[in-house]
Amino acid sequence: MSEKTSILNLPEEELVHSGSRACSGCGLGIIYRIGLKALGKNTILVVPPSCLTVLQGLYPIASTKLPCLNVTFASTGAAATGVKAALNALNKKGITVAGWAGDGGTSDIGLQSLSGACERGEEFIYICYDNEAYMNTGVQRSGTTPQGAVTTTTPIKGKLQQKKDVPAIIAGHGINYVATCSAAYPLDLYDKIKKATTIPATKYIHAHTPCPSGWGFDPKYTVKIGRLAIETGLYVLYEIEYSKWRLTGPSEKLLNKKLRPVRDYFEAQTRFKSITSSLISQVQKQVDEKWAGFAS
Ligand SMILES: Cc1ncc(C[n+]2csc(CCOP(=O)(O)OP(=O)(O)O)c2C)c(N)n1
Ligand code: SF4
Ligand SMILES: [Mg+2]
Repeated sequence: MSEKTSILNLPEEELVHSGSRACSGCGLGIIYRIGLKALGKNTILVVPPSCLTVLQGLYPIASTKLPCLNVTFASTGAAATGVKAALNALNKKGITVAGWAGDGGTSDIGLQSLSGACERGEEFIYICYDNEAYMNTGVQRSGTTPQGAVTTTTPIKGKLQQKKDVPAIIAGHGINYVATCSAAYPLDLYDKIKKATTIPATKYIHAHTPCPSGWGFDPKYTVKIGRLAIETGLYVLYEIEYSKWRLTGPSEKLLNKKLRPVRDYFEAQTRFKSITSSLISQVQKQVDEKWAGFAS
């Protein structure tokens, strides 16, 4: 994409009504508003159980202006496939189908239907918002919960295992477009979703969405926490377009620069209250090695 979107040329039309049931400071709320602008009004959403179903609410008081199919937890990839097939059968052209699911609904329980759709190359965009736990049901650990994070199912030492790298798993299917984004950089997210609408077959967007309620920080710091994840190099913004990988936006600007210590990110959230110094050093080493690989 040649021209980057700025706040001045973002479409003015809102596809989300004012007011929603999300917690204040919800990172998902940011990407939902901006993401729908990128998808456009000729879009059908497919959404499994999650904080998004709560944020959207139910007809006739739903917060979204777009048609939305609420589906079972495991079936987003299959249901989006079916919606597109039905549109094709009716010869309805120019309608974008977008699956939009949480990290639990993507990295764990919905992975099989998403994997099948990617392998078949189904025509839809899949957006995973990653708040790094099953938030809607009270903060249970998911495959993408980071190591060391306390959740209601990892209450003492925090999660023992590393975060599952879902974009890499999806990229392994060889689909035409995979991108990572953050609620802290909504214009970068806008441009990536917009680009995805122009690319055929299955597209996957993975968005990091800070969650004040589940992560333990003041709701006014959502963007700050999201930026810290990028500035420490823990979360990397990139895109893989037709198999070509490249760092993007704020992460690209960090190349060959000194990253902030990961400790700053951990200390800003109560979910990491049990993290040990040795785990922090281990994570710092992993981040340094990863970024050394980007620079070479
Ligand atoms: C088969 C099935 N199991 C469990 C649930 C209960 N449930 C509803 S939302 C949810 C959490 C979803 O987590 P995630 O996908 O990460 O989205 P988030 O709530 O974090 O936004 C769970 C476990 C369900 N609706 N269906
Ligand atoms: S629990 Fe987290 S993700 Fe869910 S609505 Fe609240 S802030 Fe948003
Ligand atoms: Mg979640």
